[in-house]
Formats: sequence, C-alpha cells, structure tokens
Amino acid sequence: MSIEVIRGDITKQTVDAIVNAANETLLGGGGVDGAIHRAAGPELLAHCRKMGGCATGHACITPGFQLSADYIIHTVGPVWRGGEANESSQLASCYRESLTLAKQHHCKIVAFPAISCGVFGYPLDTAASVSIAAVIAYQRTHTTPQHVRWVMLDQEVFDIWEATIGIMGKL
Ligand code: AR6
Repeated sequence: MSIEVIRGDITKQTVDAIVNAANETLLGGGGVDGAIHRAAGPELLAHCRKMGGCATGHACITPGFQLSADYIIHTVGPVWRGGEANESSQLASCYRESLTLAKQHHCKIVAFPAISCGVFGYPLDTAASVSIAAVIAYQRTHTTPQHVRWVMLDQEVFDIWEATIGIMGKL
C-alpha cells in the first residue's frame, strides 16, 4: 500500500487505470479531460456518449482505448464555490468511488490528476489535504489498488502534493 506524486503527463502513464477529471456530460472538455480524449482516440467519445453522464462526486469506467492504461476512470470533481457547498465531501467521494471501481476491475496501480484543481478552481492546499486523506483512509481498509500515483503537469501542484504527503503520510 503506497502513494507517491510525480511530475508528468498522465496520458503517458503505463498503469492499470488512469483517472480523468471529467465533467457531468462525460463528453470531453479542456485540461486533463481534453488530453485524455486526444490520447485515447475517438472511440472514447463514442463510448462516453452511450453512458449518459455522471454526477458530481461519482465515477464511472471505460476501456483505455489507445492509451497504454487498460482503463480510464472518469470522475466529476466539484466546482469550487467558496468551501461551504459540500466541496470537500464531493472531492473525497471522487477518490473513494474511483478506487472502488479500480478494485472491482482488479487494478493494482492507479494514476490520478489533481481533480478539481484546474478549471474547477479548488484551492491547491485544501485539495491536497482532502485528496490525500481520502486515499489514505481508503488504503487503511482495502489492499487493492496497491499503489496510487498522482501525476502532476504543473510544478506548483507537484510541490504542494509532495509537501502534504510528507506531512500526512507520517500521521
Ligand atoms: N496530465 C496531468 N495533469 C494534467 C494534464 C495532463 N495531461 N493536463 C492538465 N492537467 P482540469 P478540473 C492538470 O482543469 O479542475 C475540463 O474541461 C491541470 O494542470 O483538467 O477538475 C473538464 O471537462 C490541473 O492541475 O480539471 C471539466 O469541465 C489538473 O490537471 C473541467 O475541466 C486538473 O485540471 C474539470 O476541471
């Protein structure tokens, strides 16, 4: 059971599943969602069209299509509205639901982006605490997935995650 954070492009990860920071339509968008759709190819959009969307805080799974990852887990993070609109429980739920789907599909290694930390505007330090706490809590009671890797495009996001893992990983 382990967690880590690296810098990189999540679409290039050779892992069992990568997680997409999607929106409720599941029909693609900007940020990491756009990058994943470009890398996975048009079959992903065709597949997502049949899925009927996904509510905030929930997750669903598709094949990885042209990615080297076997699966893409699509989760919809909360839009930041100031912190009083249930954002932290919705963000924690994204991680729990994504890890539950990964377990159901026997994924050993899962890569996450910083869900809600781009277009959706979640403050990075709070997002790091909520995200890391959710994964640590999950790992206390489950043995699969064995490894969770955050893959950060931005140095600033990487630095905050690394520092927060350093503190929370020892608690
Ligand atoms: N690899 C890893 N991280 C990435 C990559 C990549 N290739 N590309 C961007 N990031 P965002 P959100 C980082 O905006 O805030 C979309 O339009 C990025 O730097 O992708 O959950 C969806 O369709 C940031 O740190 O996701 C939704 O409408 C992090 O990924 C909406 O944006 C998340 O930023 C979701 O917004």
